Amino acid sequence: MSEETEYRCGTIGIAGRPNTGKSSLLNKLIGQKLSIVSPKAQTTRHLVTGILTTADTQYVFVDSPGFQTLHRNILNRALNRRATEAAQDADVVLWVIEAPKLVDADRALLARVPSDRKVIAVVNKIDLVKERERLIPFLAKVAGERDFFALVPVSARTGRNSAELLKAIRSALPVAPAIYPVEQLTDRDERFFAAELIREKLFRTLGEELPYSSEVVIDSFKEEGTLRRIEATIWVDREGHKPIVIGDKGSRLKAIGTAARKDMERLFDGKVFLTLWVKVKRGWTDDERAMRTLGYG
Ligand SMILES: Nc1nc2c(ncn2[C@@H]2O[C@H](COP(=O)(O)OP(=O)(O)OP(=O)(O)O)[C@@H](O)[C@H]2O)c(=O)[nH]1
Ligand SMILES: [Mg+2]
Repeated sequence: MSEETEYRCGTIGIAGRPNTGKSSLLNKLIGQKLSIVSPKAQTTRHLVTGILTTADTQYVFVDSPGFQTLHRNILNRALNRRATEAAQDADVVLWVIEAPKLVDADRALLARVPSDRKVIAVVNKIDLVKERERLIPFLAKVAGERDFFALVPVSARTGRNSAELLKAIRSALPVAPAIYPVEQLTDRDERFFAAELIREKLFRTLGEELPYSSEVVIDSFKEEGTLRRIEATIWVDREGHKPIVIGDKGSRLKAIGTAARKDMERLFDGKVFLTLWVKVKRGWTDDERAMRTLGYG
């Protein structure tokens, strides 16, 4: 068998500053909305595996929280650890930046990638760069940051250059048989995605600060035939946040629940009955014990 047709498989860590479009890119590459997306920084809080299996390659992507150098509470530190982990443990690293910006946090994360690791610089959001002549010098500057395996400008929104990126990733992956069954899309369970989809709606619905101090916990997840009966709690940091999440006569909570349920029904391919509660756990983002209870080790 020639090198061209040999089967390849490996892990690909998707890492970068918050909001550069890592989760959007994962969803575009695997062709399924798996990882949650919002315009707010640090939307992703967990490592999310998305698997794409083709005739000659199995791509095992790991999306990670945005790496940031600004806020330093315990939650931020936990998220930075996860971001770094994704960049250190993979066969190939996608270092995702946002055209035409290159800032300290981009470089700080890149510096944490071991020097023997294959890194592909992914310059995302090129759809927002109207004058092409601005993009070329920017790409040249990016190329000087490290000895990259490849540099690929893309748009996770339009899908521009997705095929080129997959091709570059394939050539960086080791020759190996597939690890996961062909039909497997992720290693996370439905309970995980149920919580994530509720959190996405919180991030999309609430104002600037609130989403960061909220977390979602699934209290009960029961399957009755094709129906899933799910009960979840939205934990907020302060008593005063509760009425904001609930909204006038419960309107906001209802909107969050409806939007999350629709996404769940699409992803799980079945009916969902969702009950949401809002409760207060004071100061959890800076309390190690509360963080552990909510799944941050
Ligand atoms: N115009 C444009 N917007 C994009 C593109 N990719 C992502 N976005 C938007 O950028 C915002 C952030 O996208 P995410 O995919 O959540 O970014 P992320 O890097 O996963 O963010 P964190 O999880 O917070 O680190 C969202 O509003 C996306 O719709 C792109 O290629 N073009
Ligand atoms: Mg994300």
